[in-house]
Amino acid sequence: MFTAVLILLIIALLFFVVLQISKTSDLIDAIKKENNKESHSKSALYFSLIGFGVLIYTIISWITESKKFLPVSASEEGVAIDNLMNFILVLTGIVFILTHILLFYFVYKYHYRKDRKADFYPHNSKLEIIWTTVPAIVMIGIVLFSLSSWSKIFSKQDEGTLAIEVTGKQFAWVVRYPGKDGKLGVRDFTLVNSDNELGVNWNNKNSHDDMLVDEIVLPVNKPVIVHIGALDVIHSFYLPEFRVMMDAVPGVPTKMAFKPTITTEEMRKKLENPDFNYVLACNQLCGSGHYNMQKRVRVVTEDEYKQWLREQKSYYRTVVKPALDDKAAQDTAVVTTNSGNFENTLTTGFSLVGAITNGVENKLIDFLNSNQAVSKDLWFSFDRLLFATGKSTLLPSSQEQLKNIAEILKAYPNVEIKLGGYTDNVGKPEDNLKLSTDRAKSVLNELSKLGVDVKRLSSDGYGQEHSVASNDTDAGRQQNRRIDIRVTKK
Ligand SMILES: [Cu+2]
Repeated sequence: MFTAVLILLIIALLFFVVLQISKTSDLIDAIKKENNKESHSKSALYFSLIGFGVLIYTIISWITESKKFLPVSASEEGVAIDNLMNFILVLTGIVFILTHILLFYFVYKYHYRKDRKADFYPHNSKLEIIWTTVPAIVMIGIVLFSLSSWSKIFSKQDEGTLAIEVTGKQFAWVVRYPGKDGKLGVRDFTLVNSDNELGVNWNNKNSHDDMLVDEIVLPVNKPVIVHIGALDVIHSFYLPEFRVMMDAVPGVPTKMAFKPTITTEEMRKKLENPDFNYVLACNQLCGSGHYNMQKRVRVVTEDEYKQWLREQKSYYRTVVKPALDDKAAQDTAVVTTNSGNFENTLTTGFSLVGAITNGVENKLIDFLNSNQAVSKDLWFSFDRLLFATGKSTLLPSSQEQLKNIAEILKAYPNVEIKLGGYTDNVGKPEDNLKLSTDRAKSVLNELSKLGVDVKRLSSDGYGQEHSVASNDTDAGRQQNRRIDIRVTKK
């Protein structure tokens, strides 16, 4: 990149040097009152030489830089797209080079000379017709070729034997594979919550064997259809090596079918790069973590694919069902043993709602009732606060815990607290700092709305500093996105 800029700069400078020299030589000639014809022919020659120079530079750099272009297409559809692109490029390239050779040659050939005069040639209908019809015919040819490629790609839309679902969100892709039934469970936006971001209807039998996977694995030479969606803003499903790109739009399902033809292993050999991987990237600037929005894609043989598929676990059976059973067990257990729940009735007569053992309410009350002194390093994390992604807006489900905290503060009227906001390390540090500050502030506002004197509250944002877990995993990042509470006076 740097050398390319340097070379362009040198060419530009050379151009000005030549321009200046030709001007001076013109001047000198004029002063000498020599035959003017010579000097004009000289500057015309310089100009046409520069033109050829640039043209040759363009062609050479096109050849030398071609290693940086995309590798051969790894899908059947991509080959059709490449053929179309090459057809257009060769056609326009030939016209471009020919016209420019003529342009610079004519600069030289028809430069001013005292002994000749330009012809007056105002109009030629035949010429006009020719240079309108010829490009029109060529254009129609290109359009027909494009249409045939388009229909080849989009007529296959329902043929895919393997149908997977990819949903974009800030800033990750959620990938869902159907289980043995080959059908994905239905989704319903009214079911969306923090435990079920896709809003999958778990009562729908098709959803029970669906899998949420960490990477997209595709069998080679088998058509696949990807159902594409988004949860928040517009993303774009982009697989450059397969020449696939389709916008992921919230509320508007899109789809794209293609047939991978080159496995990851084969491509590694082709590119002589043992570390090569296909990557699904987002091709829409969707926010501060956009650069991070990628997912590995692996194209494997049929056997490897089946092997991988066997290793994947149904999300419903391994995560959802146990959690539901657990909850059912807990709900019945509450009546008899109270295990897992933190129950407390404050001096004001308010009974805490939904608090859990070791939750923030538990820790805060224990601390207030203890002899432990106020400390700068003693922070308790809220455990049931939810914000809209990337925003400081609290979701309605946060109200229960906020109300508990507000009531605790009312029951301990001398206590003053500070709220600290924190984020994970995704995105720009300055954005994270602002977001954490705004979020801590919005919790403060909420507590004051719930009747706590604002003089007893303060808030600050710390951005991605002071992480409590590793930022390398989803779970860790989730723990780091938090609001903490610290007692400043008791
Ligand atoms: Cu995106």
